[in-house]
Amino acid sequence: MVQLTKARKLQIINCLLRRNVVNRGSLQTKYASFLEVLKLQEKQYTGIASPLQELAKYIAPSVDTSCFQIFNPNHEDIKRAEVFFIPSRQHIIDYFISAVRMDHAPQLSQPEVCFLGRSNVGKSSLIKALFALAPDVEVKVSKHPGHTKKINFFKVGKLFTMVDMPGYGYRAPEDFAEMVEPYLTQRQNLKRTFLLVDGVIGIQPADRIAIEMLEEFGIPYVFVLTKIDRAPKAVMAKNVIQIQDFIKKNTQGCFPQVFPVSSVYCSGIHVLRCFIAHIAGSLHLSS
Ligand SMILES: Nc1nc2c(ncn2[C@@H]2O[C@H](COP(=O)(O)OP(=O)(O)OP(=O)(O)O)[C@@H](O)[C@H]2O)c(=O)[nH]1
Ligand SMILES: [Mg+2]
Repeated sequence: MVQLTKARKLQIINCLLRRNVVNRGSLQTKYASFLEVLKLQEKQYTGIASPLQELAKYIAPSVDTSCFQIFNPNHEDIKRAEVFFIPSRQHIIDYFISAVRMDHAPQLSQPEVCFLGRSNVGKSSLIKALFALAPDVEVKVSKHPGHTKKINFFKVGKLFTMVDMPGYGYRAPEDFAEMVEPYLTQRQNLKRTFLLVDGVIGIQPADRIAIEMLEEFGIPYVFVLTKIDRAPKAVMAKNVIQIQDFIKKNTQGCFPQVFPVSSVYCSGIHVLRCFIAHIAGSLHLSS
């Protein structure tokens, strides 16, 4: 048997890791546009374009899935929303500025949405996937929790702003509460907070604290379930139902429908773009 030196082993591991990164990146790019997704066979199409509908197949008929249909845009609306996420000379999509305190945050009149959640849940990756049609926008992601240390603002032309927050929980910035609470409570143009929860493990104790805060301050929010590519569909379906039940029983300010996403495969990304454009007031739905 051929004996590999340590250096050679490390070289192979690095090469495999690099290939993994490239594959993930190219997958995201491949399905970034809804026009490409429309070319897929039905099963694959549903998994990417409409992950909630796909999960419905794994849920007993006695369970109420009416929430799955609340925001259900048609193809035309999804295509129209996508245009807002494609940069041009007249419509610049880019990182704008970072802030560590509310008084450092830029004064902007455009509607704003922000992405909140535990460290490592996939906030920055989600923003990167939403911007996959604008590959020059630099959104830093990392496998190490606590990577995003500041409130990062990204401008989508003159239409709206998307805001990447530092994560709470493990390795959160020490001054997380001082940084994020004033932003959430004082930001006049904040239209919706996307609360990201790991779709595989569901709501964690740290998420409950965030939910209590959003409820207490009356901040409108919506659940996004991340990393759905990591769990079997039946497990995901169970988690979705549990979270929808939780929303029904325990929340006032939460949108009743959840948005499952995979930032690797761009699953759920096209519908989410449409939802963001809609709540930011850029897109009036045709149906
Ligand atoms: N399989 C899979 N991995 C994901 C997905 N989204 C994010 N990840 C991975 O999860 C890790 C954390 O992603 P980030 O986007 O940096 O997480 P974050 O919430 O911004 O983390 P902080 O900035 O530390 O708060 C990275 O290794 C990502 O590649 C997904 O949809 N599927
Ligand atoms: Mg981050």
